[in-house]
Amino acid sequence: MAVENFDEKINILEKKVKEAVSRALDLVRLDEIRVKYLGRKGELNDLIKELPGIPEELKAHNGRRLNSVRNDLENLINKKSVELKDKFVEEKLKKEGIDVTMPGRSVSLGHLHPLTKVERRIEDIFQSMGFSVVFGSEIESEYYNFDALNISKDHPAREMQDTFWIKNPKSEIQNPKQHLLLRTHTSPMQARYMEKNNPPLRIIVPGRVYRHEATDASHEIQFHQIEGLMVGEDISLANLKAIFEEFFKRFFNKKKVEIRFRPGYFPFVEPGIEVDIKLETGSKWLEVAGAGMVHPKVFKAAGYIPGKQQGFAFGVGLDRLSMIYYGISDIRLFYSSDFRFLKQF
Ligand code: FA5
Repeated sequence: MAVENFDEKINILEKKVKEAVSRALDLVRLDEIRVKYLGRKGELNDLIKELPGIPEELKAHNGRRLNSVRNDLENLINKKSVELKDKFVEEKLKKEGIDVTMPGRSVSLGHLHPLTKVERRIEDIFQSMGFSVVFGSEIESEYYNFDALNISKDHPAREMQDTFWIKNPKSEIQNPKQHLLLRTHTSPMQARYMEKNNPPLRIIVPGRVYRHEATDASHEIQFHQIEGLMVGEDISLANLKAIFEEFFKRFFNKKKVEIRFRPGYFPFVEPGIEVDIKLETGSKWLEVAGAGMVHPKVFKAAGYIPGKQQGFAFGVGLDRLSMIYYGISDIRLFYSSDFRFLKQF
């Protein structure tokens, strides 16, 4: 083999690699070049294999040349690899770059449900009049929901409140203290609270209640009540009227709210009344609560000494009051989870 030929072969290889490297646009292509020319089975190794065939006196010179060309080309490829990596990062940053001068996106915050807002307003007003806020359990026993409130098993008043009963899987024996239900009103807390606390007392009990009845624009199967109870030596319906007048005035932000008591029937009060309000002269009366003087049998069931105290109790429908307050025509909207409705509050 002519010596010039071998020298020339090295030159051509060197030139080819340099050109290929300069044209490589990404790291994948660069690696292909490395494998093709400098890899174990690459073209440079092919030339090394040819070394034994050239004249003895030139072997050393060409051997050194091959080594130095390999080193140069490896350095060249490494340098190019760093360049390509830098370019890749730069382009990625350009694409995903953050413009710190752009205005931020506004975060939309949630807010309280309208019924919660109304409940808190009511709690605030009653608390400012010296009432404590207490809570009861939504799962209640037959005893506290009915018996302790003078509604015995075959009392027709039980049918006034269609009940969701909870089956007791352990026993068929229906002990009223163990027989569970979803409370049909907040009144059971009257009995529970008086069992543990002596008069004088004034409490309100806000909470969710359940009735197994058909729904319509003013009836839900799950709704809210606020129970009120005030007991002392000489608490009368006049006190209830004064408290309601003050409460409704503040609740509706009015100078005056007219209040009307009509006879009503609830087994746990005597006398029992229905409470109506009128917000403007000339407007119609709105029914807002059931109420009355606590029945002696309710005091007795709570363990109070007969004749030692008297007091009033009331039950306000929170949903109905919220409907009046916000001018909402259908109670079911409160429970629809419809954002178009909820966003208005
Ligand atoms: C009672 O539940 C009595 N516990 C109230 C009471 C308490 C009377 C203390 C005397 C002393 P009533 O069933 O009328 O009463 O319900 C009270 C209020 O709850 C009603 O005035 C009404 O505003 C509301 N209400 C009743 N049923 C529904 C229903 N299905 N959906 C929405 N609100 C209702």
